[in-house]
Amino acid sequence: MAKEALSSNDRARDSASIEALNKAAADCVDTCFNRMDLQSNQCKFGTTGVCCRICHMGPCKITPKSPKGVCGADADTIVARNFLREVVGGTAAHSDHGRHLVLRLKKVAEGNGGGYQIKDEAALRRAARWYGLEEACKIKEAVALELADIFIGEFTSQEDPLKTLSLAPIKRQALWEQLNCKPEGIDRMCVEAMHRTHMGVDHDYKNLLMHAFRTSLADGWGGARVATICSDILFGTPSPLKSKVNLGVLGEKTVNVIVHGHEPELSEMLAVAVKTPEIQEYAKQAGAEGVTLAGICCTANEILMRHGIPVAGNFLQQELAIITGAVEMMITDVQCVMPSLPDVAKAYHTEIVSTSDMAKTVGATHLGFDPDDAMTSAKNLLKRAIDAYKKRDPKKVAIPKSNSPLVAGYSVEAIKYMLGGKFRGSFRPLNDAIIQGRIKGVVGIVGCNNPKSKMDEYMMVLTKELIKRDVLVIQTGCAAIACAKEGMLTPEAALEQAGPGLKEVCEAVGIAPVLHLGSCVDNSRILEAATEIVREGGLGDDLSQVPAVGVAPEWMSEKAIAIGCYFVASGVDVVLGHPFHIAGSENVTKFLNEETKELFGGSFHVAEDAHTAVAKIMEILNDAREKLGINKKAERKLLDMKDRRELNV
Ligand code: SF4
Ligand code: MSK
Repeated sequence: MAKEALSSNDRARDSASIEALNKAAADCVDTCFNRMDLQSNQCKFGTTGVCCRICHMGPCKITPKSPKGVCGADADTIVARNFLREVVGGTAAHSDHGRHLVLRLKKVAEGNGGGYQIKDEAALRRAARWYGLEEACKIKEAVALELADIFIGEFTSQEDPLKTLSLAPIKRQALWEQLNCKPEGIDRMCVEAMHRTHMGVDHDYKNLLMHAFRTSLADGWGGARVATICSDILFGTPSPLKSKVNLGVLGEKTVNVIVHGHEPELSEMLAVAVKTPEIQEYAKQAGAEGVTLAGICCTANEILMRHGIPVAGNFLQQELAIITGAVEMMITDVQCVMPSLPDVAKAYHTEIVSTSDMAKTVGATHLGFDPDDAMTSAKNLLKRAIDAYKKRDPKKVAIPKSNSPLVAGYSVEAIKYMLGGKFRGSFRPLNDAIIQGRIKGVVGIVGCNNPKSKMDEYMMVLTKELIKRDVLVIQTGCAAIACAKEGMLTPEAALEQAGPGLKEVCEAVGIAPVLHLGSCVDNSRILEAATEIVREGGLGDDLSQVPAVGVAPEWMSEKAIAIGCYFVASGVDVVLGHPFHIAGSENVTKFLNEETKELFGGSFHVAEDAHTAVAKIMEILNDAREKLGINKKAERKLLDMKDRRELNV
């Protein structure tokens, strides 16, 4: 029997989403929220991971009466195989995104970029040096070509481990070597995982799970890291900028175009095309005041970080944006795009346009995006959206007012610059603040939202409680958008709620207590930041020693599982807001939640509410501080400008 339907106030935290949910009910439009009610008795075998449909002697499910599948696989094997396949899904998604950018970089280097160019030469040369390339006397295209070839090798390498692993601290690399956990080529890791999980191959749950960690490292220290590096080279390394967020960014009198998905190639071009006089003029001729381009999910984060394009919402708001009745076109590419969108759009005038040949949806218009003539594709899409403006029915339009200001764009380079200036950029002030105890540690809050719990609630409560306890919070993906909706990504609002130590440091060095680092592939920036902390010195010589924790409070995607695994394999403890589908195997659960601590220095923890998570996180941070011998009261007060003036020197 389905559960009793929740009210809109129980489903969402922000007023814009609540208004849109009420409108959905009034307009008789289905959303993921009421579909969740209909799915409330979710399959227990799936939830605990003990359903196997890998071969056609099955499907088999494990019960006390049938403890083994037809082939003899037990719960440990079945749960571990299913888990590994999820990690492959996440790794493949991030890495394929990375591959598209690598191929684009190569084309740009060869002079066939189709309107794309090397926007950030400093990022290119920096990356080349990371990989040991001699770049000083070469033109940027030559450097880009060599780098692109190295990146292609990261996908195709058969026997050599990934070169990108060398960006990790030396001690961590040695541990991976010792554990036989260094991934070879990204593609090979995914293929091998599918082979191992085929009927009758790898049945040892620990062996399967170790390959899950190895595959995930091919994501975090492979595909995702490469994606971020290429994006910075092609589109620019982000630096702090202002924008706004929530459904209220949509315009009453403008043509509204939403980009949704993950890959930045098309959205970057749309961000440029929308500002051209040709498009603005075309919109005016159609009777609109202009075009509002806004984003959903991580495409939003990509163009927010580099152009300040406003964010309409995060994952659970994709249907709600259409329900405002004011969206002319939603342009989708890959990942996190609900197949329900064309059904929702039927109630309004919105056209759903899919642009990737590998991601079509029945009911959507498919207009393949041609990256070799990207500006033409972008302008054609915008003109098509403008043409639809006249179909907007004012009686169906209700745009919630709520939109909040935010600051985004904290790449690691930008953080360094903010901490130390252009010539002395370094993490030293941050390390010192952690050593002195003014900042207790760093917590990355990442991942999606999920209609299984009230939208954004866990992420918001957790963020507020952590900064109150002097913890610096860094965020990516839909978690960052969630906090932005409540103003927590403005330094002023966050500083008001920060604890005294964090507040003092943030004011002294001019950094905000909650930092937006980018999209979900940009979780690689969190690893990069943690590595900078290790390199700066004073907080151990490995990632596992840094007082740092990763949290995925409301996660839903396989990408989140891969991210969690590469954090743990990098030595960082990860707190989940709800568990993996592994409860059917005590051995698998124990391995992931306990034994990995011994192996990697980090493990998974489950905390089903924000307050339990806060307690667990503070325990982990304090434990790390204790081991470093820095868990004592701060002795020195940082001098702010007022103090310095009073010194009169
Ligand atoms: Fe059943 Fe084994 Fe086939 Fe899985 S692989 S479906 S457990 S027979
Ligand atoms: S979009 S993976 S819902 S963070 Fe990257 Fe958001 Fe999660 Fe998708």
